[in-house]
Amino acid sequence: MTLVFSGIQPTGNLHLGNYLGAIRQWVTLQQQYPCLFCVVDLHAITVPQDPAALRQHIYETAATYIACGINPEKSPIYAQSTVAGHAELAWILSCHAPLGWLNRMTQFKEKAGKDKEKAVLGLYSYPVLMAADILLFQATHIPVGEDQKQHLELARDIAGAFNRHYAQEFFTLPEPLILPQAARIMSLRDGTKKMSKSDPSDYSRITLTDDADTIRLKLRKAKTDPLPLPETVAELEERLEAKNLLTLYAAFKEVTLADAVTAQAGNTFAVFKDTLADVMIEHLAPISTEIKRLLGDVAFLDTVLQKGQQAASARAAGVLNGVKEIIGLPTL
Ligand code: AQP
Repeated sequence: MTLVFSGIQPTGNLHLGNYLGAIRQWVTLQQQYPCLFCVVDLHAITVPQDPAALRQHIYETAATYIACGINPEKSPIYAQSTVAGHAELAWILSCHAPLGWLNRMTQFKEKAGKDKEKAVLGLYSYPVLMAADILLFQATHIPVGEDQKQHLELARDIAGAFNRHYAQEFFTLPEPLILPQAARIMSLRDGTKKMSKSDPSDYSRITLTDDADTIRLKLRKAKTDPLPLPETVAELEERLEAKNLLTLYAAFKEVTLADAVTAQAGNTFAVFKDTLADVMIEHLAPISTEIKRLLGDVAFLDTVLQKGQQAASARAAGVLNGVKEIIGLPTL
């Protein structure tokens, strides 16, 4: 049975990258497939988190999914830590994942920084938990951006290794769902870095709860170059910040990058940034209002997360029991 699974870490306010690169795509996907959307809080703690902030970010992430258009009645939303099967299956899979495979993961190398000896084990084994997230539900389709492709490949490899070891076609190999319209959004301060919740500069990102004045201010301060906007897409390869702002314009207007370039060719950045702010504010204002309204109704969010937990647990139980039976562990 087809199932789409995806999630976002509750590591801060969700931003334009999370929206355009993930959640907006999910809203379309839920019309076509059964979906399960997770707030991946166990992944979040692979880097230090403040407990009160983490608790709040879990609610904010769930509220953002709903405010952007995920319907929790149709597509369950839940917190990863409330379904114990994620951690349990991660342990079992870690006993089937050769270290050599994990050593190749580039995200660990980037996130661990220079002093790898001090990096925690969870950061290293993060891709095994991600494999467990997917395989726990026999999810068939995983929306992935460029940065997660390698981890999905590992999930497929681990599933294959398990199947071969026990000579059974138990795990379905998940397929990447490459989303052609999913834009990669870069930092507003540096066109070579992706927009990220953990970037120390608030001015590097626009979050989905930023008000109109803040959006305008952040766009005005966004790094650009002294030239007018280009006439052709080819020129953007040398002008990454211009490319990023035009990518945002194209994403919100739902036109191609080429059409965005044509529409803005020859404009100054000052004029373009004002237009972009108008387009963005019009689109984001209802989302931001809805996030704030939902955060004022914690009882509702608790109910959504609880129902999501029940739906996810029910689906996970069968898979986990199947795994245990194959391995020779007692089942419940
Ligand atoms: N800049 C981006 N452009 C396009 N898509 C993005 N995503 C994140 N940033 C961008 C997509 O959002 C989903 C989940 O993200 P995540 O929060 O679980 O992990 P992340 O990719 O590590 O996001 P951040 O904001 O950079 O978080 P931190 O700072 O905590 O590491 C994924 O589908 C991702 O592609």
